[in-house]
Amino acid sequence: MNAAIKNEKLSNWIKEVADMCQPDNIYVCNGTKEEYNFMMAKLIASGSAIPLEKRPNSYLFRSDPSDVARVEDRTFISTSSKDEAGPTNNWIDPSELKEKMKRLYRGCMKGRTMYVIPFSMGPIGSPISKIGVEISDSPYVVCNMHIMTRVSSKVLDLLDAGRDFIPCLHSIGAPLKKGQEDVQWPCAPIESKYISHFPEENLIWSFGSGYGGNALLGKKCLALRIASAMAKREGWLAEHMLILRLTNPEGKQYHIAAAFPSACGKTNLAMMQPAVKGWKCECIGDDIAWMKIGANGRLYAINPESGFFGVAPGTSYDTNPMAMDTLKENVIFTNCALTDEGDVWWEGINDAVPSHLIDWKGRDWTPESKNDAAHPNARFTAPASQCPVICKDWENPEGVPIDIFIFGGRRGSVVPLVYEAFSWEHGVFLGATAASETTSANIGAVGNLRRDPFAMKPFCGYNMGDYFHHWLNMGEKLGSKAPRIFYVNWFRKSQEGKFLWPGFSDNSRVLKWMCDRVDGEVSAQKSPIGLLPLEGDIDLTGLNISAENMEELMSVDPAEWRAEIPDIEAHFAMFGKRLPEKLKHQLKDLITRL
Ligand code: OXD
Ligand code: MN
Repeated sequence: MNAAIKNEKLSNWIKEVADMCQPDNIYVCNGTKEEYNFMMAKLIASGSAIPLEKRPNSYLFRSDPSDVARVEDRTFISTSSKDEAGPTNNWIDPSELKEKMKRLYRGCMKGRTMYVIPFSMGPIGSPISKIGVEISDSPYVVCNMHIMTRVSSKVLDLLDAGRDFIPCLHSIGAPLKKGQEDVQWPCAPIESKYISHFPEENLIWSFGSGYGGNALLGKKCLALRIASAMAKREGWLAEHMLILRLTNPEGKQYHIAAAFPSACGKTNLAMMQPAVKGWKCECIGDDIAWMKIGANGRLYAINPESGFFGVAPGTSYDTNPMAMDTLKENVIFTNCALTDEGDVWWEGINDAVPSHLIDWKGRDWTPESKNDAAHPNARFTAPASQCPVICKDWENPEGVPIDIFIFGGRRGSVVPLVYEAFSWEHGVFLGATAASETTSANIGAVGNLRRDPFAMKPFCGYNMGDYFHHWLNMGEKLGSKAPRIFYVNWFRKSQEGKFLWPGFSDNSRVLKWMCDRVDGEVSAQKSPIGLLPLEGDIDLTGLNISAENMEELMSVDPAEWRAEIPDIEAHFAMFGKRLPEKLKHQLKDLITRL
């Protein structure tokens, strides 16, 4: 081992894991540039990383075709009883799961180096931040963690000063025999992949996958699943939300936190450049928000991450120019296509489709090829600090005061462009019943409608019935200082199957209406589902959209909504006694209004 570990809990844990996993070497990471370059050099030499001629210090990786997204079916919340994990999580009894996984971990790092990665979620030393230590046998994970979290030996100093840490154990599950040649993306077969969480002891065990949220354990595992359970116990919120700052022409700031399911445009909204004249948008985070009530009674949010792990396909200078500028250098690309000039390419990056590419599986690709050149869940890992519109306060340990919450999803029909909740309780009902068509961010069918409460279905580390209670309680604590709650659907389609709303920078028009509501500048009309904008209150200056399209976008058809009720009832029935009475009342009220 290259460094002496003073903290007893950490040194014992390292020893215990090393005895079980039997790596050839142990390396303690320090988070420096030199370390990153050293790891990348190793990955280039082994053929896993392809340096990109067109982008300085940027690399392309191709995963195994079986390991391309989060695996929700193989993700477990292992609490002492199944009821504590609740109906939205997979559950296995902790001792049974640990026995199973210990058998898998035994000798799993043979022939490999075990990396010890000390990291902070949130600014190092901030009282809101949490410390994790990931043990992993993947140098690709080390490099990604360097970007997505604050990896540093200063974190070890904090442990020495008495701070606790969350142990995050990860193995790709692919030991090497003596002399055995490694493959480009080692991982274990799907049936031995386990992404396990033990929220009662703040512990994460992941085995078998090297991809994204399965392997970069600071993100979904720590900052959402474990943190959500901690937040419930400690009275704060850990949410699957972007955070942005909007500034109006008079210089007034509004902070918005928005929850959408994976691959529904959070990164695009977080970096949006407003189409409305004089308004400015700055990004604070694109995926996760940790929020605490401040001394003045308002809710303050920080982004615990330090990078973006965004979906590449569909990202372009038209849809998200700020993301494109973020990606100019120092980026890790995974499962994108490679151009003959040594750059990355993906579906939707521009109109010019190259005549030849190497696809994400490493095969020749031409426009005649039947398959996508990039995987639909191809990703970029990029430092947040490189984003041209990163907010100057993005690392402020105090966070920013939230004015507005937005929930939403991808719905081709039924749900209007925007509406406002009647009250906090009604807003919690909107979050609790949010539904969206599934995307390729998870392995499984794409396009099926599923209820994804608060966009947290895959990420809530405890019984979601209790999570709804927690949101109701937070509203009670916040009282009149609670953020206002809205619901949006950018994805409504016409009878002919065309998107009715242009989206992207034009979404600022909808955000501006929300700010006007907060300021009491505009009133709204009551509908059975919530408060709708009055005609003319959404600023459409400079937008070429027909009155018919606007009408269709904003329409609420009671018959269509009545048809949703059985699904909402079935969704709520899952939670049994844990479903808050207040949400039952909200459903009754909706039925009455319809
Ligand atoms: C993500 C996801 O990677 O939600 O952010 O899947
Ligand atoms: Mn996400």
